[in-house]
Amino acid sequence: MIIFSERINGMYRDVRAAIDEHKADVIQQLVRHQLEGGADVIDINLGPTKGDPVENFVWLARVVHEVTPKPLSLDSAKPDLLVQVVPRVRAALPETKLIINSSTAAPESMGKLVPLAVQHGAGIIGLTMDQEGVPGNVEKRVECGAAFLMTALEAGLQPDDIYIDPIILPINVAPKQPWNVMEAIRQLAMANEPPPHFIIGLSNISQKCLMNRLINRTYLVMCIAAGLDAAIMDAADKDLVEAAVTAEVLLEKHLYSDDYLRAWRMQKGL
Ligand code: THG
Repeated sequence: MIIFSERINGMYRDVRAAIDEHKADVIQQLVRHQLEGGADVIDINLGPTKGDPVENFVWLARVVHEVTPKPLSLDSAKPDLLVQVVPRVRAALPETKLIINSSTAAPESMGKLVPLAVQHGAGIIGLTMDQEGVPGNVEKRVECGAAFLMTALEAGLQPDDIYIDPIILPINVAPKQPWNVMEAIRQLAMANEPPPHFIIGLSNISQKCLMNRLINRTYLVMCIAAGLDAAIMDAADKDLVEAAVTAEVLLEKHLYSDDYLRAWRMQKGL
């Protein structure tokens, strides 16, 4: 499981205030906590913060990099912002692996962001949606995922640098989507050899739901069974991480032993 930390997101009030007031220590403490939980990649998203978004993004990337050399996922729904940010972060942190989060399968979005990933040796997340929005069915998700994958491979990206995201929406507003997302992962994983990575922004599913941690944990396990191998999630949620590792042991992605959780932690150097 490739764990992308969701926590450095301006959607969280503490992070938003820390970005607005340039309080590096608040961010760095959160990052340490995510790393201790097993985060492999730190996703950074400004959310509704004030100020110059390009400067804020570069500041945030530097602040995170001061505590870890791990890859950074640069998260924005605005392609034009990513086009400005990626070269700046690349110049500031030349050794750091970058992942562009995200492109859609709309030609305009892919046309800007896929060449940007190639140029900067970055990975890229492709959402299975196009200019018409998030599909309501499996077929259109698979079609968008396949179109993104083909474009990325033809541009020269390796499957290991490509992440397909079928976009999970809140269960309380889109109750049919959890199954559709799993089925899209299953079909796309089956049709492509070697497969790309499959990722979701897990906490979307339980936004404003009462049992959010239980919903996240249960759905993550279901998606792993369908072929998910990466998630943007709260790495500090121990129950969540342990459920994911257990699901992977049951699918023989890790060897079983009576002490498999400890073995997993040791292997990650935790
Ligand atoms: N796909 C990709 N990137 C993404 C998403 C995705 N990036 C953003 C988002 N979705 C994933 N990250 C989050 C981070 C937080 C929450 C959801 C998704 C979240 N937070 C709680 C809430 O809003 O209820 C708590 C907020 C708070 O405590 O203030 O839900 O899908 N590629």
